[in-house]
Amino acid sequence: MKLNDLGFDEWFEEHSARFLREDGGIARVSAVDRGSYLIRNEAGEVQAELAGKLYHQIENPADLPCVGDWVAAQYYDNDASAVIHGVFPRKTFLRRRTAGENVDFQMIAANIDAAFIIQSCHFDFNPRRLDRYLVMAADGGVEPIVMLTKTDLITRDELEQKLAIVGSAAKARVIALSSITGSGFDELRQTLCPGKTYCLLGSSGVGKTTLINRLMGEEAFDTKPVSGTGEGTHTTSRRQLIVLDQGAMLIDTPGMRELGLAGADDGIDAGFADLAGLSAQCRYADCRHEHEPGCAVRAAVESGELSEDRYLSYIKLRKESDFYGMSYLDKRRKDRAFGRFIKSVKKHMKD
Ligand SMILES: Nc1nc2c(ncn2[C@@H]2O[C@H](COP(=O)(O)OP(=O)(O)OP(=O)(O)O)[C@@H](O)[C@H]2O)c(=O)[nH]1
Ligand SMILES: [Mg+2]
Ligand SMILES: [Zn+2]
Repeated sequence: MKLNDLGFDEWFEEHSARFLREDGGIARVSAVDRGSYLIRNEAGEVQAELAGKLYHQIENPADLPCVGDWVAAQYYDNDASAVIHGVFPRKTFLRRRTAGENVDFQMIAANIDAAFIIQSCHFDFNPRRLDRYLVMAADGGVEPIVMLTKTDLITRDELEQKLAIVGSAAKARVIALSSITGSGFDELRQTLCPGKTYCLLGSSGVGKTTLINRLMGEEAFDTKPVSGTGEGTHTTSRRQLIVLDQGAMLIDTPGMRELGLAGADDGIDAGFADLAGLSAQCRYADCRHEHEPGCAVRAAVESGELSEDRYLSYIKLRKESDFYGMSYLDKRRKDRAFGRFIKSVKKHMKD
């Protein structure tokens, strides 16, 4: 197998020079499991660790190698183990926001040609969530392909209705399929190009791993039944890149509990108990602590009881939370408005 078969091209070649050492090689991260890595090169897969120097240089967790990344590696023990000492720039990526006082990103996968945004026709179907995944793909420059699974569990009419909803919500290709009957798999196979990388995204239980097993023609990876209401049991626990016989690469991912911070307001409030106490004294029960009259939170900032930094970081986090619940256009609009808001608050606080 050549590196090109794994997706390596001139773009990465141009960007790799400064990472390479004479005695090192190039490999692609094929699995990540809590700080330990599998990397894939011309010869096969090798267990790898991060070089201490690289680890210390990395300031942001999102810069750590993730599945799909191209890395510079040095081999030891007759090529049985490796150390990663550089991560090449990413051509495309999939990432999501993580909760925490310092809002940050968690990488899902890098250098992805297309994302399969997967929802099950049965229980899981949710246009709003679909929209958030579309935002995620657009954000990282990845082509989205919507996939509706488990078509065997609904009627033709129900499927037509769902396809119409997806068609009006997304300008993406849509593939409907069943891993039980195999319907839709011809179309899926035609979509998969050798040397290209596809990442499977979606809630637990929608059938991501089942679909991969069916494409491989064997029960290569674990799958588990869903509950009576369609909830999955979080069967897949790590992200990993699989190379199909026909040459396309698939990245299986653990089902996501939630996207970004949407719905995470409870978590935010728990991290800002002092603010929650103050907000009980605001004039309006639904006070957003921005421009509302009689706001106890802003009064506390003005009197110095609550630090301005803490206030701004709360507002920022909550905005980010709301942010991911919005459509792409709303998001762009709000982004600009929010920048202006922060500026006006800072100015106001100074004078
Ligand atoms: N009826 C039907 N069941 C399916 C289909 N695809 C998958 N399933 C079932 O759905 C359940 C969950 O499938 P998985 O492949 O484990 O789901 P997953 O998306 O990988 O879930 P996580 O690994 O938890 O993220 C299993 O019991 C599968 O047999 C399908 O097309 N039709
Ligand atoms: Mg799975
Ligand atoms: Zn208030």
